[in-house]
Amino acid sequence: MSHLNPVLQKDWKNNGYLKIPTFFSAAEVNDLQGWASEISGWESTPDKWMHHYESTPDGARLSRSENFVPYHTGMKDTVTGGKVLDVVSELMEEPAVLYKEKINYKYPGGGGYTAHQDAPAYEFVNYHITCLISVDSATPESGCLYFASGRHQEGFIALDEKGCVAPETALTMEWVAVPTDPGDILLFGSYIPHKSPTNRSNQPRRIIYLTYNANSQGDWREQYYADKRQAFSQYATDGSNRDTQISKIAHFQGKVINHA
Ligand SMILES: O=C(O)CCC(=O)C(=O)O
Repeated sequence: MSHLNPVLQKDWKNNGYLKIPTFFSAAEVNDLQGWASEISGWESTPDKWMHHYESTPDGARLSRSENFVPYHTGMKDTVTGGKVLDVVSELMEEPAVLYKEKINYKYPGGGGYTAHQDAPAYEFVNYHITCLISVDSATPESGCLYFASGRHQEGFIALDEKGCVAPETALTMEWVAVPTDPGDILLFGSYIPHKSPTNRSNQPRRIIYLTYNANSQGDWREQYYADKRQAFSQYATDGSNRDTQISKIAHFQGKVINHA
């Protein structure tokens, strides 16, 4: 069964992103919300999932968890098969495989993300598609995503020393806010510039991000996390200040206090 029609296909080609409202039912949203809460409660471990914490006006809060799929059956079934894999494979025009996964929590006061493309942070393969699942509602106030619509076919755009779109170029772009409700999905390729503001609401804005590459390019997930772990252990001691990041690019604007 196709999840796309000609209008959605056209949106994808023209804009570089695509929102599909109510992709998940109310019961599925309930599961996803419960799973995000469960994962956020997992104790830190040196070699399994990864948690990143930031300082907010309410104290230390999780900003991100990643590498949780191998340790959570419900998530694993939802993201490595079924309709998510189907719709991503349809857009990829060939079978897709999971490259990485994360939850960005963005609790009240949680930091936003400066304008960037994902491709500079996603090594080993040169094209990815991310499926964002809105766990909570995301609005301009709570920190939804903004896209530079149609700017996905220009390769890297004005990459600066942080691996982001240079601020003076970002200022010239037209940004479209894309709010989402729980159960909506938002698909976007790794070259579309995007950004998001701080959460100025009093509710969390949890979003699950599932990133895929074409299966024909290989399964890089384990390598991605091994490399990230190695890079972050180096940042912790090399005096580069890069342990204030939560990615290999310096797009996160919150105040990182801990990786665990
Ligand atoms: O969750 C957000 O607000 C944006 C996240 C993002 O763009 C990223 O993690 O690369």
